Amino acid sequence: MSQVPIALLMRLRKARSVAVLTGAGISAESGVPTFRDAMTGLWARFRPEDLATREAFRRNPKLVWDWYQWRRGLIEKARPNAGHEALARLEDRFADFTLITQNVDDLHRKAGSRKVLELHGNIRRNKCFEDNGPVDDRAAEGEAPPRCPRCGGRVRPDVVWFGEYLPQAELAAAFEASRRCEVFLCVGTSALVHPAASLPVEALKHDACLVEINPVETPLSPLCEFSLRGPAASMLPGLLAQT
Ligand code: BJW
Repeated sequence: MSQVPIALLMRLRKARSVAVLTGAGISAESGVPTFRDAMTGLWARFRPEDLATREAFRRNPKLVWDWYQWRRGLIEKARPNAGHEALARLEDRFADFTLITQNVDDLHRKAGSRKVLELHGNIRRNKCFEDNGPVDDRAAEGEAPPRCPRCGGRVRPDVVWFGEYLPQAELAAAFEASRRCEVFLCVGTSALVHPAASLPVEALKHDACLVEINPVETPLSPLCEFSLRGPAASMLPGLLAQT
């Protein structure tokens, strides 16, 4: 089991309020490629930044839809790993625990986390590109991408693309949790995409202890009081067992 610094364990044992921000790295060991590693095989000649935008969808809806269908196939087969499970169990250890995720794969909920703020939507759901209303699964069959049963607009995944606003209630709740927590844990995120990447900085401004779990350095590393270098699926169970 990974050794967790004693000073970090003491901070956690004393903490009443904890916030966690997760990114694609936590699902890597469930077989879901990280956002920036997702471009393999057929998709190797594209950059994710060129597919996850409204402009890309307008230009070539079938290409973007097919990319999401391919990723949906991977995500459907994926199961939560020990990292997701450890976070679900940590929820019961603190009076105030907020799990904020940038992931669209639903694995936190499948692991048993009850309160999850999804900042970038959920790939399971669809919505209409034109009227923005939800479109259920049955409608999303046939033509690729399918048409909205209300207005005939194209159906798209209900995720947040570059240049789009994040869901305002979730984002506000995430900022509030970042301001009131005593420990802020960043797990498996490159911390490059805003506004999610501003949350740990907000926590730091409000005197939280910043902790990172990532096998490699990120732009957040210099700000962190503790950096646990390793995969989430082994570091998080270690943290749970010793807290
Ligand atoms: C492991 C591991 C293991 C590997 N264990 N770890 C301020 C400054 C500059 C730019 C901006 C700014 N504010 C806004 C912007 C613009 C833009 C932005 O941030 N651009 C940057 C690229 C510079 N942001 C936006 O456009 C956002 N909207 C917005 O700001 O609206 C307001 C607005 C509107 C109109 C005009 C202007 C402003 C929207 C951002 C939406 C992001 N959406 C995506 C796609 C979601 C759908 C999909 O999945 O297809 O979300 S992009 C992509 O990045 C995805 C992810 O959630 C997100 C974050 O990536 P993440 O999770 O960090 O993954 P990776 O792959 O980058 O990193 C994985 C990490 O895991 C690595 O560090 C590995 O080392 C690690 N790892 N194995 C632990 N086993």
